[in-house]
Amino acid sequence: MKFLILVALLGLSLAQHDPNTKHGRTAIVHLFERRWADIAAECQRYLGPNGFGGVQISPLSESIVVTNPWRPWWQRYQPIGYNLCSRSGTENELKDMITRCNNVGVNIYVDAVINHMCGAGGGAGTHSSCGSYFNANNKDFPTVPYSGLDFNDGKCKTGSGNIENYNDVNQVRNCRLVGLLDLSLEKDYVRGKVAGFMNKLINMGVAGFRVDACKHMWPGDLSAVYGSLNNLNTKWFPSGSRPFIFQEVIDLGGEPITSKEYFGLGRVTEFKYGAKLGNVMRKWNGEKLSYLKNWGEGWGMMPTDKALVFVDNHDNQRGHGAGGASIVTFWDARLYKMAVGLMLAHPYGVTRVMSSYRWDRNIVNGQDKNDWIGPPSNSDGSTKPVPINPDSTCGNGWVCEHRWRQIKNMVIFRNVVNGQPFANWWDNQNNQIAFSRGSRGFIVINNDDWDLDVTLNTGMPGGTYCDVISGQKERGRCTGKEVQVGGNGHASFRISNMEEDPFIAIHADSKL
Ligand code: QV4
Ligand code: CA
Repeated sequence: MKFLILVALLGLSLAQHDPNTKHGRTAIVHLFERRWADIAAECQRYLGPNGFGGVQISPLSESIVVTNPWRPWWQRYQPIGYNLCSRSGTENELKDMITRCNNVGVNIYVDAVINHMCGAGGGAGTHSSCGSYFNANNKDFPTVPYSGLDFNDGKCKTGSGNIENYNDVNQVRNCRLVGLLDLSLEKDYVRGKVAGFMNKLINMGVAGFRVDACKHMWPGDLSAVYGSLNNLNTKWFPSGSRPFIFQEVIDLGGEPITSKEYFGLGRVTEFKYGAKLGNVMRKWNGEKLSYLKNWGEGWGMMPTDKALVFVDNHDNQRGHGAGGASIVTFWDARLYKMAVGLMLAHPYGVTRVMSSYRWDRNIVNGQDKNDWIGPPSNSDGSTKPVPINPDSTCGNGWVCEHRWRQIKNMVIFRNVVNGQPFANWWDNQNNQIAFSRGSRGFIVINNDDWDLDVTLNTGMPGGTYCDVISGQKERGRCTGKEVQVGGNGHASFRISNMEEDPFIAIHADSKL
């Protein structure tokens, strides 16, 4: 009996590590700050047809509306209740998006902000995204409802009431993160309200959650919340499917709270991945691509079946959160394409691609004074739509990294090589590397300041393949470089260090 209970518990928790993607799809895209209507359209016209597994959306619960600074992106991380209107759209638009994305096999993952409500300095009134009244001064959030009893203040022992020292576990979890009113998730009442909010979304058809600020919540409290979540909606998912849970914990080492404490509950964001990969791509601290031979656990990262990985995220692309200067973003497009290409080719972790908007950076002493700027918007603060240009790029200031040919084609590469082992590694002991994924795909990267010119064993069946970085296979023809693989699997590669994209990737479906 005890054994059976153990198995049941284990099965339950392990299931929450599965992204529930369909048709062997392997990558998620974070469509940061987009409107629900634009995401729905993107699922149908682009993400579904190009094999994206799912979308992480921005926080959707009713939040404070901040006007100083003018409508920053981070206002959505300050909920005042669980009504579902936000800058991205109404509850009906949200429902419509979930349905339309699910119908083309693209999952929706919600960014759930459950550690806190708005900042203690959020004031009182109806300056919230659905127009509901709240009062941060006396912790009154009537639409939930939460009152002063539902917050942690009594348990926090710092003078300011804020987290002052990350070496003190009690502070980190019971005090206010940057002044945000900290919910008392040990209370059944609060757990019930949070689970109710998440279950409503599960019933609408979402496939899982990015859980915000998990370092600031006790694993036991999270376990209770996750344990009361419904199975996924059987209209789109096999019966008994558990919501995918990936937890935001920034663990770069050196703090008492570690990612490990959360492994049993779901996946965890691996922040070392982007920070270390950034150093390698930039060749800082003597790092080289050739050192990536044992990339993943070998680099002190968490086990692959627990990791959610990414090159940059909405915080560290603008200096928030952690990771620091090494993080590579769309601002360094050439390095970024290589870094994302490498991530998507490598078997480690569940991968998330970032999709951003441009803003006017104003970097003073290494700090971006404009790190708060919200999405492209009209003068009334409403978010601008995402128009698609004839060349398939996005307009109105949306970067749409996920539509860059090199990145989109590597998302497809990852699907094609899914489940294949990391093999046929080669390096020049510097910044030229290559590896295959079994016999289904091969990638060669030149990040040295000189040409790459070498014959390699690709592990692939003989034939002519189309490089999906310089072009792609279209109507049976290749718009980019062609790679001849001999009957013995060998092929010769030449990549000038001056090329726009100094890497080549071929896979089973790019064979001509
Ligand atoms: C201000 C003062 C405080 C004061 C407070 C009083 O700075 O000293 O106590 O007023 O009310 C914003 C402002 C911040 C402001 C705060 C409260 O930047 O100055 O405090 O609001 O009004 C995002 C932004 C934050 C933003 C927050 C809420 O990054 O700047 O704070 O949203 O709007 C740690 C955590 C990790 C976290 C990361 C950023 O361990 O969990 O920091 N990452 C997640 C999200 C992130 C989000 C939050 C957590 C909070 O990815 O985007 O923060 O939900 O590493
Ligand atoms: Ca907390």
